[in-house]
Amino acid sequence: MASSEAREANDVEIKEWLESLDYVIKQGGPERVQTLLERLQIHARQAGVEIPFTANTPYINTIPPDRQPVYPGSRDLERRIKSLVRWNALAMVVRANREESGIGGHISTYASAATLYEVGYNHFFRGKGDDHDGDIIYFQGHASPGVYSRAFLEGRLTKEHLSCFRREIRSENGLSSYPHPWLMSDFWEYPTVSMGLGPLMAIYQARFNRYLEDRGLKKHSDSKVWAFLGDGETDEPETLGAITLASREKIDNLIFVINCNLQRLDGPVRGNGNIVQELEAIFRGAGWNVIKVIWGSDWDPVLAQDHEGLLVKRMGEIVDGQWQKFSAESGAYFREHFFGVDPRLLDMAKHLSDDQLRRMRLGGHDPQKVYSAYKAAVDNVGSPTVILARTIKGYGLGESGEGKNITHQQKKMNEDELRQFRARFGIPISDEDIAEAPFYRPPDDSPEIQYVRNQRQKLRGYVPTRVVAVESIKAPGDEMFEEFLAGTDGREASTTMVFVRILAKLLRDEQIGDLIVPIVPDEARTFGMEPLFRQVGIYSHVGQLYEPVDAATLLYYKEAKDGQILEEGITEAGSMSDFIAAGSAYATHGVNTIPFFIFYSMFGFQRIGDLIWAAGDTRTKGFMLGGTAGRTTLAGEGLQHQDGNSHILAYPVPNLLAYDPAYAYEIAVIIQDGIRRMYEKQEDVFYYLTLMNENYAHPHMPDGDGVREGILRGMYKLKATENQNAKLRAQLFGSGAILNEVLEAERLLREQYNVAADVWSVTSYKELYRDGHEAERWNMLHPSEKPRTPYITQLVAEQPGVFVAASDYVKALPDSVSQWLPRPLVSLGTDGFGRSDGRAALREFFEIDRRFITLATLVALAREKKIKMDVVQKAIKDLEIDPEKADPFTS
Ligand SMILES: Cc1ncc(C[n+]2csc(CCOP(=O)(O)OP(=O)(O)O)c2C)c(N)n1
Ligand SMILES: [Mg+2]
Repeated sequence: MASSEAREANDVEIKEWLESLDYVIKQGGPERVQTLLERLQIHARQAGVEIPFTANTPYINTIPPDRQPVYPGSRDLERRIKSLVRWNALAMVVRANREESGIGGHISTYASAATLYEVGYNHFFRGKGDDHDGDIIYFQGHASPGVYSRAFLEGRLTKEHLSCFRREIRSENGLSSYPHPWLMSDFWEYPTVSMGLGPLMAIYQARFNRYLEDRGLKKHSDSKVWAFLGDGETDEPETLGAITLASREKIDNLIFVINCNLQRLDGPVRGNGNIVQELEAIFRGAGWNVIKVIWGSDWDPVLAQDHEGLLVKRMGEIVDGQWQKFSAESGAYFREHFFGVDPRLLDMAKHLSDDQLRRMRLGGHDPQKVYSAYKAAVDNVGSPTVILARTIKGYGLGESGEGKNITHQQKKMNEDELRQFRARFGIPISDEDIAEAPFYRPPDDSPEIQYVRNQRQKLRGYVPTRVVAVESIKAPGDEMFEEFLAGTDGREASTTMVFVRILAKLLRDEQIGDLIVPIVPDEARTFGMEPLFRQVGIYSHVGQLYEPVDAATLLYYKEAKDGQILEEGITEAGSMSDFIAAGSAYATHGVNTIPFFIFYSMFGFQRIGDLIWAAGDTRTKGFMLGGTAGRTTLAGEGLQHQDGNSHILAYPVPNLLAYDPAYAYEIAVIIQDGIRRMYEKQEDVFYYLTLMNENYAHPHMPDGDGVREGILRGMYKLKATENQNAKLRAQLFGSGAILNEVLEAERLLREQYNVAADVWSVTSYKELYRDGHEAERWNMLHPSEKPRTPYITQLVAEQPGVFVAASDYVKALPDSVSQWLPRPLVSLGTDGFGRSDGRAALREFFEIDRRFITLATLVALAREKKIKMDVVQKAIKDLEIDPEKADPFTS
């Protein structure tokens, strides 16, 4: 057969099959078709036909035109409102950059997303009220100008605010670049701009809402979590990394809206592929409800002619780089290169002019299509929903940026470009004024503003709005912590064990027990927390559907719908997102949940530092516990596990207090005061404590006024020498498990070298550092007033002898406070990569054991000419120290 004959026969065959299918649709409906197709598939497979796997549906809208609900609002008014929001958002960025070139801001992100947000504002996003939860909305960070512009129309922000976009320092009306609750604490609720974190946090937030309901800490509500993100943003591993949690747990209160403008910063997201289809397959594979919003209503009649599926097939062949080209090209170009490949396709478009073709709207710019998708998402039961909306980046910027590769960073527009934009969106600004790019808001009694207000009233208030309406709670009293202040009576325990005991006790507390949220990423047994599995249960929305393998044991693995522990599996990022949701529930839900997130300390700050930063921005409260910390205290685990870093990485987080406690009573004092500060006084701070796994006896808390205060402020004198008048004196600082080495060094120095040393427990270098700089700063700015003295100086200014510090962290930690000591400080620490070996070997390797602390003290005394260098030389020999040993920093 000639090939054209073959094609014809083929076509006839396809036509017959399609006609039969149409008949079944008509007679039996969609369910009948599903059954038939399933049977056909099985039959084909049995006959040996291999059917390639695809998780994709055709490249058309998920919701066909005949299943679209009626649009409930005024399309005309909404279009006018949206145009005004577009204009003011653009003007805000353009004006900011005129005043100060390089100040930045984004025009094209919001320009592409305007319809996605406006349909939400007019019909979906619910505000918070006294007796109902609002929706939780993660706005895409770079779309912030649109969010401000919307608030301006709503009358919540003024022209003055808009003129101060990105001018937070020079004006009290300044608007922050992106969503930052730290900076605009009555406006922004959830920080999003570090891409990937917003979607991740949204998943855990939606899940945490369920947790609160299942545990009876908040009323059931139908509130939704909306997360708006960019298609480029889906390349971040965090964006997609937790999507199976959402489907596995049937979190149907979650809606992702991915703005598929096919572009990221530098160029196309998938120039040679198709991001909508790629994401569809990923999300469908993960069990999400996927709604594609690709084509606008203009395409409906064209697609209606596509009886043979030619157009749909052609749509599916085009790669995104080419779609982007089409969006930036003329209608004639589109006709030639898209429809031109087949006369039958050309025929479908023949009634459309080039101009009409160029303007064929995409789904994400069509309110009807977006509304239909949102409605379906909100009504969907049993799975999370993702909406993949196709748009054009820089929509409306015309020649100056629409769909261009440079569009992401466009911040300036000349008069001509502003004029075109004005014309396209019908903004009532005169020719004389246009060059100024003035902000425009119709009067309060205009139909636009009335509409905006009415719609928001129906939806119960404005979003975003951050309100904190929570009662403060009383921190547990001293009785709760007494046993920890009393010490262990010679019994050995690790600080990790001590912490777990405190946690278990807090969980039993009548007042606050229910509010505690223990969070652990598959490490509970490492920390000895498994008794808690049984005590309070592991949270699971579905309870426990199986008989646990250890059901017969006392401490069996108990999952329960009202379980309290969030056992997240191996995801520090996910657990940190829980921490943020639980630690900000006081604002989100008016519930004072107190998260305790315990993790392998090395996989905390350096792995999820950006989430910790976001937690600070969110004004999150709670305790982070870095378990089995210390570069030499965690024996055996080697380079990747041994943490000598986290305390220095905790320095930059401004509202984080970081402690490296050594004893049970220190931990008790810190936790008690932490609860008091965060939940009684409602301070926006959070805590980091490192915990070690070395067992030793814990003493009774020393008497004395300054001890409690010292623990909290960073240091206190643990042991004063009995020989105050000795000739050779030293001040030794120790932290965490290394405090014991310091105490041993004190003994060696006393017994063998006649050096009388005082020993200090340094619980927080960070607090000492913060306090020292606070005093310095005040003194710098108030030169003629009585200078303030840093706390550490107050403690040690009059103390005699040399200063030596040792910790299980890098030397930069003690070095950071050395300037406030009366004499130089010798710092010992664990700079360098870890090793797998025992504690003693590691402490020798990193030069922080009792012998090195002794040696460092002697060297310092020799430098001060208090002893001769030969004493030091002899000590090196007596202490069996190899002077030629490898430098741990570089080996
Ligand atoms: C973690 C992170 N990396 C890089 C950036 C810088 N950045 C800001 S926007 C952007 C491109 C965004 O593209 P897309 O997600 O597609 O959003 P669109 O603006 O196209 O809606 C980049 C790389 C960032 N904000 N966060
Ligand atoms: Mg994009």
